[in-house]
Order: sequence, then structure tokens, then C-alpha cells
Amino acid sequence: MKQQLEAIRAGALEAIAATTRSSDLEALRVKYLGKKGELTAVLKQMGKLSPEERPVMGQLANEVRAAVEKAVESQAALLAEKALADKLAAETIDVTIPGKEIELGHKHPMYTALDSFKEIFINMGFEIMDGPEVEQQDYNFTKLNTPDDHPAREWSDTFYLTEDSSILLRTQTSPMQIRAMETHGVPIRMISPGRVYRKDEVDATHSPMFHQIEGLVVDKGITMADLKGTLNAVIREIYGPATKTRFRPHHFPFTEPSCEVDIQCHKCGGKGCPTCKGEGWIEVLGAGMVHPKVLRNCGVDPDVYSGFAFGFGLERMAMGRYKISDLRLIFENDIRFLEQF
Ligand code: 2NM
Repeated sequence: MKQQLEAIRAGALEAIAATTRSSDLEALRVKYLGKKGELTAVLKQMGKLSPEERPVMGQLANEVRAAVEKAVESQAALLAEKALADKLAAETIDVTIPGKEIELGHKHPMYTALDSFKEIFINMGFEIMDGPEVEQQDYNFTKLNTPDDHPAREWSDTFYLTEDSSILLRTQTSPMQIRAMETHGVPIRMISPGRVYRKDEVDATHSPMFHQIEGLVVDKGITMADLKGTLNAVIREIYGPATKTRFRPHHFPFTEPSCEVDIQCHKCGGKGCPTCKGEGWIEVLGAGMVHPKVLRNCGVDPDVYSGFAFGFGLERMAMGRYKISDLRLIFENDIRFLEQF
């Protein structure tokens, strides 16, 4: 029996020391120390021993059990330590590797342009006023002295939201100026930038949605000279101090007199070239003295107050300034286009 016990001890210690996985170690623990294990099997034969041998073998058996238990324990600790070391080695992070660059976006070029226009007007003492894009026909047309038979009112030109044509997507931002005169009162110096909607087919120069900036100044004694002086100053801020302008008679229902404003072509200096389509001049905005009927519609007495108003398309202005040949590029949001600004 002594030999059996010594053999178990030697075999167990050797096998345990050789394990590399904790599952193997657990299998060995069961093999030697378990209820059906080798040590238990030997102890079951104790009854066959003489009374003198029994305590001696009992003590030896206990020593063997203790030695095997201790070996399992220390091997388990060793394996756990090794597992942690392996894990740490596998998960090492090399903090010296350059990181992935996070690409920062930027404002859409149209809003960069809008911001610079706002800045120009704020510096001239204008207020910025926002209004609804869903409007009443009264504000979009009637109060603006736009007659019932005006082409802008056609169902084919405007997005109506009701059968009776009373609610629509605004076709210009001027309804906001009507609202401003009604609620803010006069004198007033304001611009209203924002989206406007027209039933146009998409092509290189048309879009059913675009951005407009309209301005309004009403006070006592405002004349066409104020209109020209202000717009010349704005245009020279945008296009450069040497820019030549031309004020051409035109017609708008909401202003009288009305004009369109051209700048002399910066490319050819007025001789005529592809940029100005041979004209020598490029149209940049529309303007006029606010019609007395419009003032009266807003509760402003045209015998006391007068004013001028103007409007221009943000996309058209930006296309000219940044030399963008196709309006669709502005709305497609192709990164290769946007990154150029
Ligand atoms: C334009 C051209 C001329 C305009 C008029 C008004 C209002 F509300 F005062 F009557 N707002 N904007 C106006 C005048 C707009 O855009 C080409």
C-alpha cells in the first residue's frame, strides 16, 4: 500500500506540474482526489491492513492528499497568472500609433454666404427677421398688391396647400416684411432671409426651393437716393469697392417706381463676354420704393412714411461670386463640391 501511495504522489505531482490549461488541472484533481479517484480507491483497502499498519498508512495517505491538494492549488495560481499575462500581452495597445483623424465638416457654402450677407446688413443697422414658410395668400400676394391675374398666383407657379388657394408655400420672403410692418411698426430697417418655393422644373438655373434675402427700410423722408446709396454700399461690400452698378427701370406690383440692379461684368469690364452673356452687365437684384397701397395695407400712412425694398436670390448671388456653373451642385451635397468652400 505504501508503494501505491508513493506512486500516486509521484504521478500526481508530475502530471499536475505539466498542465498548461485549468481544465486539464481540474480533470487531474478529480482523477486523484475525487470520490471515485485513485486515492479514495486505495483508502477503501485500509480495512485489510493490520491494526499496527493502519495509523501509519493513514498518516501517509493524509500526507499524499495534502501534497496533491497543495500542488493543484499552486498550479492553479500559476496558470491564472500565466492566463492574465497572456491576456495583457494580447490586448496591448500601442499608444504611439497615430490615431484616426476625425474629419470635421463645415457649414454649407450657401449658409456661409448667407452669414456674410447678414453681417453686411447688421453692420448697416438692419434687423434680421424670420417668418413662416407656410403662408396665407393674403400675406404672400394680396397685401403685397399682387393682382388676382398676376402670373405668380397661377396654380402652375405656386405650391398651394389648400383647394381654395388660401394657404401656400411662400414664393418670396416679402410676406415677412408685411408681418414686420404690422407687428413691429415703423420706422423699420430689416432683412428677411429664408427659403422660398416655386413650381419650377429643376435645371442648371432653377430649383423649386431656393433662398432669398429681402430688405425693407421705412421711415420719414426715405427716397430713391437712400435706395441707391444703400444698395451701392451693399454691392461694393460683396463684389469689391470698384464695382460699377446700373439701375434699370422695371416693374414689381409691390414697389413703384421699381428697378433692377446690374453690376458691370468683372470679367470683361463691360465689353461683353460669356460670363455676362455678351451683355457687359449682370443682373444682381430687384428693388423699388414700397408702393403706397402696400404701406396702407400694413397700417402705415404713405403721406407720412416712405420706404424702399429689395430682394435677391442667395443661390444666384453665390453662383456668380464663386463661379458655380450649375445650381444643382448647391443642393446635391456631393462632398467633392462642398469641400471646395
Ligand atoms: C424684390 C424687389 C422689389 C420687396 C417689397 C417688399 C415689401 F414688403 F416691402 F413690399 N418686400 N420686398 C421687393 C421689392 C422685393 O425682390 C426681387
